Amino acid sequence: MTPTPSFATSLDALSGWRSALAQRLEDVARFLGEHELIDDSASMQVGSLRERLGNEKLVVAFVAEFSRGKSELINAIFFADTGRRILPATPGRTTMCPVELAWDADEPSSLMLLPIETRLDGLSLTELRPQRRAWKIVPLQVRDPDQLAQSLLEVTRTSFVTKDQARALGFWDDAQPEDNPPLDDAGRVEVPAWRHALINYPHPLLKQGLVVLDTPGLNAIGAEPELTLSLLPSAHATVFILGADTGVTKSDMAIWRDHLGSHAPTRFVVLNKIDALLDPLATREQVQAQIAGVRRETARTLDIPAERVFPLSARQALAARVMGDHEALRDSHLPELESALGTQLLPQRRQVLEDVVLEGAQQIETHVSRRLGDTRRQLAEQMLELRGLRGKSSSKLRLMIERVDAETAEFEQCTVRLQALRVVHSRMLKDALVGLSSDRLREEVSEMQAVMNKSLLNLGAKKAFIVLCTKLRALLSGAQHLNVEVRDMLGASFAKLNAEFGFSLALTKAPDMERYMDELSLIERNYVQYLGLTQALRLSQPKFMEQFRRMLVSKLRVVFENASGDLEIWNKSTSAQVDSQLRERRRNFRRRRESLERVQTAASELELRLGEIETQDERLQSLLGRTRHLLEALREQACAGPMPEIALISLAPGARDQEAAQPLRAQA
Ligand SMILES: Nc1nc2c(ncn2[C@@H]2O[C@H](COP(=O)(O)OP(=O)(O)OP(=O)(O)O)[C@@H](O)[C@H]2O)c(=O)[nH]1
Ligand SMILES: [Mg+2]
Repeated sequence: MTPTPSFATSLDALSGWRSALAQRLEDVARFLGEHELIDDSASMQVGSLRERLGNEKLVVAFVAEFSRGKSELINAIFFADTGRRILPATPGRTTMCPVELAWDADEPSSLMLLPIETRLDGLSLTELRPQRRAWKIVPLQVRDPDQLAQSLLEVTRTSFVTKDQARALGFWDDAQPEDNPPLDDAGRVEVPAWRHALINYPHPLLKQGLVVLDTPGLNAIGAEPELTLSLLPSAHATVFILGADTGVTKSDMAIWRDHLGSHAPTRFVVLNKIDALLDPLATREQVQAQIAGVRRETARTLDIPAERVFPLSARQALAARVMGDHEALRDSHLPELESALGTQLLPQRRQVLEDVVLEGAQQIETHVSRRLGDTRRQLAEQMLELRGLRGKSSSKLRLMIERVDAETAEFEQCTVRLQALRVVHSRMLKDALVGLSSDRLREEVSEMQAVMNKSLLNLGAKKAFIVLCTKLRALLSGAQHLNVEVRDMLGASFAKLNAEFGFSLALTKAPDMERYMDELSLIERNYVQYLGLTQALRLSQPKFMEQFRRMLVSKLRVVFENASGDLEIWNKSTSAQVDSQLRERRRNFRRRRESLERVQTAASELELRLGEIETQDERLQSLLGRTRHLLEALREQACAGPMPEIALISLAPGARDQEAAQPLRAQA
């Protein structure tokens, strides 16, 4: 057995905490469901919270020029327990396509390979993911490490094509001859056989939602726009790897600048292969000083603090873990990187989830207390009315029934008003949503494409794209503006309905489109950067342009769909509130009338009915108390976080980033 790596321990803690949270949420949901305390829109909210907790992923991407040791590092961190090297790691170009490691329990263990020719169809990776027929699927024997390693050799496969084919596939560029791949004797070009590989593997960390992305070197990264535009920017952390023996080379710098720009997610820099600096003629101290020197120099070149640079030896770490040699593992310095990954990444994820859960709990509580509060208020009114009947004659009761009938009739007049409100509301909502429709989005993107097609230079493409983003931002802000009008209209109508018909309608916080504008800005930044790269010249090829457009549309569609989904849910839940109060009020009138009729037939019924109402009220009170109690348990769990394990790591000897661990311990 190898000692448990600290990254694993903290990820374990995070996922344990997540499932504890999911359990608490389940308790809440079951209770609310059993006692019919939530309506459809609120239960949709609970559902999306549940999904969020269940499917939360943590994506870590390993990025570097070829042969820096990405695959070896992944082997050392994740696969040492198999007792061998699992991902192929050899001198020279090895991994030829991006490789994604994850676990989906609904699928068998397998290696899925997307043929490189799919690039010619212009379909984006996102579109191809669910199309199983597009992929070659190789079942994996996870219990047999040798067979497993043998199967994974596929990711190194290449094939030879003509220069024209290579050009069409995006691997040949006459303008950048130095970047072109080698030719064989027959003048053919060597290109990767696969465009993307997905490994579905039941590793304990992957089971907990970790997704690892191994990438090929510089030119291959540039050849797949989706990697630059989508996969890398959406990773939660990137590990950038350099060779301690080579330092920062020109092509390392190009990757750093183009793909890991300053806005990239949490970045870790690894100075790999420190074992290569060992020198039989130098003392241990001299070698240490040399490593420290390269580390400082690297930090200076990349303009980051030296603490963010981790000198280590992936090869030594893998060997040490396979042999169970603790001392050698320590000497490899891999544990420092793992510890930093654990102490810096997981608290961020934890914070995001905590916020989501706390906000969700608040919404549920508001919803339930309002619902129960309304019913209790009506019960109290009924109670008051019934108490007033004590000792009243039967003719007086008759009068009261008539009064209830009159009140009911008066109340029913609200239906005309509600009908009008519904018409106005749905028209306004439609107006607010029209700017966010997928048709509108496609129109705008096509317009941009038309402009791009006309301009051959990147400059024009970039400009057209920026114009598009400005227009889209205006659409979001237009929707925001219209929704504020909807809110004001509803606010005014609710106030009137409350005053005239005894409703207790209240507006909840309307969704803010600001969030989506931020998401749009992030996409804009990534794409603008991409359009500035030399690789973007490939856009002059129609297939690439098509792929670029599709990718962009699918990214933007997510933003627009979420934005309009948010608006719709809010508006729906607002209308649902009106409907449920209307139902409740009607039921209340019916109950009042029934009680009066019962009391009229037998005086003893009065006390009985009063008793019933009291019991009913007590029951509601207890339901509210129990809901609050369950929500409190959810909140406590959220605020407690995956504490003990993470705190342990930060205290462990060698834990590098004490600072990052501080806020965690403070919360303990
Ligand atoms: N001496 C030494 N060699 C290493 C170390 N890590 C990796 N290597 C070797 O460097 C070579 C390249 O390693 P890979 O893991 O294949 O590198 P990569 O970054 O995945 O390269 P590509 O897949 O081509 O992009 C292999 O021969 C490894 O055995 C290390 O820490 N020390
Ligand atoms: Mg590799």
